[in-house]
Amino acid sequence: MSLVGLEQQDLVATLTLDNDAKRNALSAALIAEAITALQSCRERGVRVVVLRAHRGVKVWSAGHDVTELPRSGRDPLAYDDPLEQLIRAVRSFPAPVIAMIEGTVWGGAVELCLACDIPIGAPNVTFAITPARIGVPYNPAGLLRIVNEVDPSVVKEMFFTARPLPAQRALEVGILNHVVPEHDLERFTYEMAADIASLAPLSISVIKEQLRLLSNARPMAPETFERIQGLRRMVYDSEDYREGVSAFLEKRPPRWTGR
Ligand code: YXS
Repeated sequence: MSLVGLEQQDLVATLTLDNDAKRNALSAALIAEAITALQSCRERGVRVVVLRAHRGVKVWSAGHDVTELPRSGRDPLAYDDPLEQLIRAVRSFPAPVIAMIEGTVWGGAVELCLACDIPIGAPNVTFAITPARIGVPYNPAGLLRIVNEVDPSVVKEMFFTARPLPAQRALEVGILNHVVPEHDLERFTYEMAADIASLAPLSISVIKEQLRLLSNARPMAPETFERIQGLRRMVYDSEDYREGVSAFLEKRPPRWTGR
């Protein structure tokens, strides 16, 4: 059964997250299909990709597949984690990726939407960044990417409360470019896609890559990097991390100890 649909109309491709039974959780299998689909789009010279879920979904994506998070003692968001690979694949794809979003977005799926070049949402969209629900240590690349896009005080509120941020607020703080009524979302999105596809592809592709490189341009002293890694190890080696994942899998509220 495929977990990601791929269609193409002229120079515009559509990748559809297609595992509603698991709320489009970003499992290694789903991510592998998404990366393969992006590679196929690259080979076919696609000029815009629309990343979407099925029309009318309640949950666009429930984020990292919790059943695939390492149980403890291992970095859950290491460089080669499938979700990190997908985020890099979207950010380095040589054409704009539009996220067309309906329903709720959770955890790492929020970062996936931010990795897309132009996030467009319906009014029922919410974004919840949830490592604190699971006891997960976030990774520095992810934190930098998010704080590059969203005001740091809003980023802190999202991480510290794990509360879903509604669409209008997401628009105000720069997570969404547009909020469009559900009935008009597809027309609006594909009209923008067609406009982009009619422009100079090399110019757009190079500008996208320049912006990606410039956004990463942050020197970091090795000591700073070591400190950050040590902080993350403290969390992913913690009892709370083990408890957070177990509680999710056992469908019960977690009991935090702070150790
Ligand atoms: O019991 P079955 O087999 O039907 O499966 C259930 C859920 O277990 C499954 N599912 C997931 N499986 C793996 N990973 C997930 N993230 C995940 N979310 C859901 O999908 C089936 C239906 O779920 P159910 O019954 O809860 O659906 P619902 O409609 O009542 O509720 C939808 C949600 C999204 C509100 C609920 O599923 C939920 O709260 N999911 C977890 C959202 C979340 O906390 N995601 C963060 C994952 S950790 C992550 O992304 C990063 C590491 S971080 O946290 O650092 O950002």
